[in-house]
Amino acid sequence: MTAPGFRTFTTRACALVFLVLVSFNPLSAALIMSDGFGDGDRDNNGLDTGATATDPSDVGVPWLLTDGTSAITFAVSDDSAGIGSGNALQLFNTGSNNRPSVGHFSPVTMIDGDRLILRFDARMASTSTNADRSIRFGLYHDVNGDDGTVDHGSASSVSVEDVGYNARLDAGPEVSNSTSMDVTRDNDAANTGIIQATATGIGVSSTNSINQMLADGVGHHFELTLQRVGTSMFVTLKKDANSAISGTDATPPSFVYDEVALGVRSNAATDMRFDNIQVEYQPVPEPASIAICMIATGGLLLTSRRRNESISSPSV
Ligand SMILES: [Ca+2]
Ligand SMILES: [Ca+2]
Ligand SMILES: [Ca+2]
Ligand SMILES: [Ca+2]
Repeated sequence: MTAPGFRTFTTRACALVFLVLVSFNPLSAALIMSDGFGDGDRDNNGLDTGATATDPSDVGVPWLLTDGTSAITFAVSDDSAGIGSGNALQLFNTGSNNRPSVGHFSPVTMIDGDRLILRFDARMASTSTNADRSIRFGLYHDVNGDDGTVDHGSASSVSVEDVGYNARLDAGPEVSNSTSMDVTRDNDAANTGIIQATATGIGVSSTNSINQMLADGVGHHFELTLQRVGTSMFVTLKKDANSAISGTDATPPSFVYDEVALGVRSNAATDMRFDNIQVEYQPVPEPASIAICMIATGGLLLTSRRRNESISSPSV
C-alpha cells in the first residue's frame, strides 16, 4: 500500500471506530453478571442435592435467601424439558409465603446516559391460585452493604433498606384488575423486605394479557433496562417479542446498583424456574476517549488533505 493509501485507510478506519464509539459504544459494554447454573450450585458452596454439574465453569454468583418466611424449594435442577438450556434455578414458595432472593454483582454507579440491563429466561411451572402481580424481579442497591454472603434467616431484616426497581407479573390469568405487568419504584426503607415492599407506580404498566405469566411449560425472555437521563431514570420492561412498556421516573431511588432480586408474593404457592441470568452495563463513551479519537482523526484528515493537494498540484 502506498503512503497516501495507507493514510486514507487509517483515516477511514479511525473515523469508523469513532462513529461506532459514539453510536453504539460496544467496546466498553460489559456483562457484569452471567449465570446459567451449569455448576449445579445455587449458592456456590457445593453441589445442590439432586443436581448435576454439566458445566463446572458456569459458576455465576451465589443466590441467597433473604428476608421472608420459610418453606421454600430453592436449588438448581435440570430444566432441559422446560426453559431448555440445561440446569436452571428453582424458586418455589411451597407454603404460599414471601421468600425473595438476591444475587449480587460489583456495584456500578450510573452517570448520565449509562444503561443497565437485566436479562433472563423464566417459566412458571405451576401456581396454586391465579394471583395479581405475584411474580417479582428487579435491579436493586444494597444501601448498607449488609446483605452478606450466606442465606438470611426468615426473620432477618438486612434487605429492608435495599432500594431499586421492582417488576411484577400476574401469575396466571387473574382478573382482580386489568394490570398484567408493571414496574414500580421500591424505596420503602422500612416495614417490609426487598421486592415485597410498598411500591410506588412510575407509569410503567401493561394491561395486555399477553404479559401475564402462564404455566405453559415454556421459557419466556425478559429484559428490564434502566437508563439514567439527567437526574431521572428511563425504565423499560419487555417480555418476549411483545411491545415494551416504558416510562420515566423523575425521582430514582438510586444511581448505584449491585443486586438482582427474584421472588414470588405470599398470595400463592408459585413454582418458578430462572435461567440465563445476565446483567449488562453499557456506560456512555468516556469524554477522554472521544477527544483522543477526534484529535487523531482530525490530524490524519489534515495530513491526508495536504498530501493529496501536493500530489494534485506538482511543482514545475
Ligand atoms: Ca442453564
Ligand atoms: Ca452457581
Ligand atoms: Ca441491605
Ligand atoms: Ca392483574
